[in-house]
Amino acid sequence: MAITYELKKVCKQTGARLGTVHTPHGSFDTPVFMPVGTLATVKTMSPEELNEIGANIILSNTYHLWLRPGEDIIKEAGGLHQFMNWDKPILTDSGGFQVFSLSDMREIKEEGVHFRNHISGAKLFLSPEKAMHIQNDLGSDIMMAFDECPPYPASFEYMKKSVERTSRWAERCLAAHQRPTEQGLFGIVQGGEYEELRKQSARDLVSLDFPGYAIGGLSVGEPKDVMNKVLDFTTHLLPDEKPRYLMGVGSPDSLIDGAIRGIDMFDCVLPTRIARNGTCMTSNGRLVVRNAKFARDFTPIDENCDCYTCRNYTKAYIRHLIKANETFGIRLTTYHNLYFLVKLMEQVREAIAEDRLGDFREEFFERYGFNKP
Ligand code: PRF
Ligand code: ZN
Repeated sequence: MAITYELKKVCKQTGARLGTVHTPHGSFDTPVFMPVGTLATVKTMSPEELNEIGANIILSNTYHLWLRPGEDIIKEAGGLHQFMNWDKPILTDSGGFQVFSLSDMREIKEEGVHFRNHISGAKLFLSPEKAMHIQNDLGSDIMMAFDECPPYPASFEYMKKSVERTSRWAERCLAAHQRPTEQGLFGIVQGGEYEELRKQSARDLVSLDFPGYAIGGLSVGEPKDVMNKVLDFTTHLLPDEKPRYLMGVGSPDSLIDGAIRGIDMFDCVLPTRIARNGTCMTSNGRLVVRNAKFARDFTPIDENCDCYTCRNYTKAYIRHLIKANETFGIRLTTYHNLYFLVKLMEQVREAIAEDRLGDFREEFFERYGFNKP
C-alpha cells in the first residue's frame, strides 16, 4: 500500500489525533497543514524556502496542470516531484472541485463533466477515468477521487443524487487507478449538511477500502457551526486506522476545531492568497500590513514569531514594498503566513501529545480574538 497511517495518540482532553502518514516520498506528522501549489509552485516560494518553513507535504491541482503545461510534459519530466524540484510528499486534488468553482457553463452527466476552459473558453471534458489518468501521470503520492462538490445550500433531493453519483464515480476511480502501489487514492465524502447523506456517502466509500478519506463539500459558504456539526457526525463514520482530510479549510480557528473533531490533514489557499494583498496571520489576529498606520512601524509583523520575515524586516518596510508592487513584499508575507500555520500545527501536535489541546484552544482563541463578540 502506498499510503499508511500510524495513529500515535489521542488527546484525552479533546479526542484529537496525533499520527504519522507514510508515503513513497517520506512521512509527515499529523494534524498537518498543506500549502497549496496550484500550478506546481506555492506562489512566490521556492522548495528550499518551503523546507525551511517546515512544510512536509504540499498540494497541487490536476485541473490546472492538465490545462498547462499538460500532464504529458510533466510525465516526460519524470513526474511532478522532479518537474518542480520538490522531493517530499505531494497530494493532488482531482479537478472535480476546480471544475465546479472555476467554470461556468458546465454540464454534469453520469460519464463526467462537460465544461469550458476558464482561460481559453475551449470545450473540455473531465471524468473519473481522466482524472485518474492525469494524476497517474503527475505521480503524486496522494491522489483524490473525482467527486462533485455541490454549492451551499443544495436541496436534499439534489444532494442525494449527487452523493450517489460521487459514489459510483469513486468506484470508477478505483478501477481506473493504474499505480496503486506507488500512489494512494483517497475517497471524498460528500452530502452537504445532511447527516443521512454523509452517512450514506461514508458507508459507500468505506466499503471501497480507500487508504484515506477526505471530507469534501465544506467551507463552501456555510456558517462555521454547520461545518463543525457536520464534522461531529462525519469523522467517526471513518475508520480510525486511515487518515482524514478536510478539504479547503485553513483558517487558524478551523484548523484547531477540525483537529479536535478528528481531522488529520488540511489545505487552503487562504494564507498564501491573503499574503498577496498584504494580510498577515499573527498570534494576535489578522494584521493588514498595507494599512497607513504601519507607515512608521519599525517592529516585525508578529513579535512572537521567529520566522525569516519577522527576524529581519519591519512592518514599515513590508508595507512600502507591497504598496510599491515590489514582489519581495509578498514573498515576505507569504513566508510568514505559511510559517505561522506550520508552527500552529506543531503546537497543536504538541498539545495533543500532552493532553491539553482544549486548554491550547482557549488560550489561542482568546489571543487571536475569536472569543470577542
Ligand atoms: N472536493 C474536491 N476538492 C475540494 C473540495 C471538495 O469538496 C473542497 C470543499 N471545500 C475543496 N477542495 N475534490
Ligand atoms: Zn513571522
